[in-house]
This record gives sequence, structure tokens and C-alpha cells, in this order.
Amino acid sequence: RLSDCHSFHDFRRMAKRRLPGPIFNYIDGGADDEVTYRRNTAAFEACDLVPNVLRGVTDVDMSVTVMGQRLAMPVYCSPTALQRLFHHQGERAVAAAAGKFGTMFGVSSLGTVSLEEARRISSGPQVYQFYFHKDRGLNREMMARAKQAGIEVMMLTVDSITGGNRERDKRTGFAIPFRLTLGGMAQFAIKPAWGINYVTHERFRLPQLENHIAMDGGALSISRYFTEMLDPGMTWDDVAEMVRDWGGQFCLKGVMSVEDAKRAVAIGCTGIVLSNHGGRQLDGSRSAFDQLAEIVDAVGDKIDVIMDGGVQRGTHVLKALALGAKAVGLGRYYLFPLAAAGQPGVERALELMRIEIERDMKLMGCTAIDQLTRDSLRFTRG
Ligand code: HOC
Repeated sequence: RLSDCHSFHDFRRMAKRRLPGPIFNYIDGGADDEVTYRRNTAAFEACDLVPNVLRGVTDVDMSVTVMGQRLAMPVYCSPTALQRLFHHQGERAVAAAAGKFGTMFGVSSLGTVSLEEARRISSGPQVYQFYFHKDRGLNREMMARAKQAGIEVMMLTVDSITGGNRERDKRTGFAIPFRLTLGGMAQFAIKPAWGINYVTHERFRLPQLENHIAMDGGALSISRYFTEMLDPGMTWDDVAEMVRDWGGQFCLKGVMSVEDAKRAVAIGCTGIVLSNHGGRQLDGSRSAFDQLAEIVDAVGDKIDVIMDGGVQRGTHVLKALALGAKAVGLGRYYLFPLAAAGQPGVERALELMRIEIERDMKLMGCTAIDQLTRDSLRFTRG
């Protein structure tokens, strides 16, 4: 039951019980040996908090401003793909829940609800995340649709010009739409709640892409999408042109080096998300948290630095903010609750995060985010 879920781990277990194995493992998995995936959370654990006491912490304000958007809490729902595969409410649930908590929601170009519909549902600011396709017309179309829909922040993912080696997906044969192979049917049989949901709700769609890919000709694998549709020849000049064309808040997701962060500043980006794609792309890549201080020191006064990866606790968020992140992105943290229970699940997860952040700020002796500084951190292990 939802009321028995008190943490990320409880939601993950509940999602695992409800989802067919290939779908659970698609969300849960990382690339190669999943070293980066594990490191993302371990990095937070290698950092200790040093609290202050007797500071008068009755009222806590956890709001932040990032890329021109005021957020009631310092976390937002990062864009993630294929959400209606996990629960029929998909992006609708996440958009509505994020809005209720006064935070930002990211809709993906691989989303299963149209960006226009998601924009109508979410009452908070909205990010539109997209990839750089070989088909330049498609890239232009995505930007034009986003502009028309009133999207506040464009986010181009730059760490995925080729697909990560997701061995769990290879073993399970994960592809979309979910295929009714023998193995697939067995999954329906053992996970009836998910199966009934999947077949009784509207057809699975990728509304941002459907005029450009043939979904009905068979299943689409992640590696096929990346290798056939994305342009590995993308350069900084291509992105500079997009930033100019957009003319508003534009953020690069997947920047990890100081050199690239400086280039993002130089071409006029207003934000960067330090991210290794949840450990799903380049295994062995450093965790965003470990890389954060270096990047903030280099460009933090010129651009908004955001991070994501492995965030499961309020204390993880506080550690990232103390190092200088302007906000923190959540991925699996809300996807497992979505899979487990739809919108009420996402709402409960965001509520738990809000309560944890408030409690942890009080225990740290802080009443506002800018009181969290590097003085409160010690790196003792790792
Ligand atoms: C069929 C294409 O960001 C991930 C996503 C990208 C999924 C591509 C799916 O899984 O990391």
C-alpha cells in the first residue's frame, strides 16, 4: 500500500512487484557493469554533513530560482522517456503532481503524452527536453512546437549521441511498444495489474516523434533510436544556432567537463545539467555530485548549474545545494512511485521529499537554501 511507502526503496520494491521484468529493468538499469549507476548514490554517502545548532529554525524557506523559474522546492522532475509504459497516467500524472508541489516538470521528446497536453496540465514551469536528430526539420519542428506551447526552458540532451550499453535490456529484449512475444505474454500473466492497465487504456504513442518514425512496423529499441535517428556529428556550432533561435532559457543536459561548461557559457546557454544520464550511457563516467564543485567554481557565477543522478534523499539534495547547485533533478525517484501507484504515488514521493528537505534543513540549522555552504560538508571517504 502507498501508505507503507516511506522512501525511494519502498517505492522501488512496490514498482518491482507491479511491473513486468523487462520494464522494471529498463527503469532500474544502467550501462555496462553499472559502476556509474551505483557511484551516483554512493558519491553522496562519501560526503558528511556538519550541522549547526541553536539557530532558530522555526520557519524554513526551501524555494529556489533556477533558469528564471521560481520553484517552491529545490528539486524538479527531470524529463524521462516512455512514462505511459510504466503507468497509464504517465506524464499526465507527473506534470500534475509537479504543479501541485510548485515545481518544474520536464517533458521528453520521447514522452508518451504530447508536450502541448503536458503544458496544459502542469501548473508549474515546464522544460522540454529533446535530442539532436539527423533530420534538422524535426529539430526545428520540436523547437517551434515548444515555443507555441509556451514552454519556459528548452533542454538539449548532449550525452546520448549513441545508445549506452544497457545489458539488462538486451537480456530481457526490452523494446517499445511492449511486444506480445511468448515472454511478453508470460509477463502479462504474472503481472496482471500492469497488463490489464496497458491494454485497457489508449494506444501507446510517442506524440513528439510519430510523424517521423514508423512505430507500427515493429518495435523500436533504444539503440535503434539512437543510431538511426540521432546525429553523432552534432557540434557546438549546431547548438549555438539553436540557442540563438530559441532566444530564451536554454539548458544543456549531460555536460560534465569544465571545458564544456565554459563552452556552454560562451554560446549563450543559461543553464547546464551535470548528468551522466542516471548511469545509463557512459559507464565509468564520474558522478555529477563528485564533479559539481569543480564546475560551480568555473562557471557558477555565469550560468545556472543543476545536477542529477542517484538522488534518493533530502540530504542528497542539501549536499548538492551546499556545493553550489541551483536545483537538483529527480528521475527514478519519481518513476518508481509512478509505476507503483500513478499520480498519488508521485505526489506521495514529492511530499516525502519536501518533508525530508524541511526536516534536514532544520537539523542542519538552516532556514534558507543560501545558508547551506561548503562549510557544512566534509569529504571523508570515497
Ligand atoms: C526507444 C527510444 O533517456 C533512456 C532515455 C532514452 C530512451 C530512448 C528510447 O532510456 O535513458
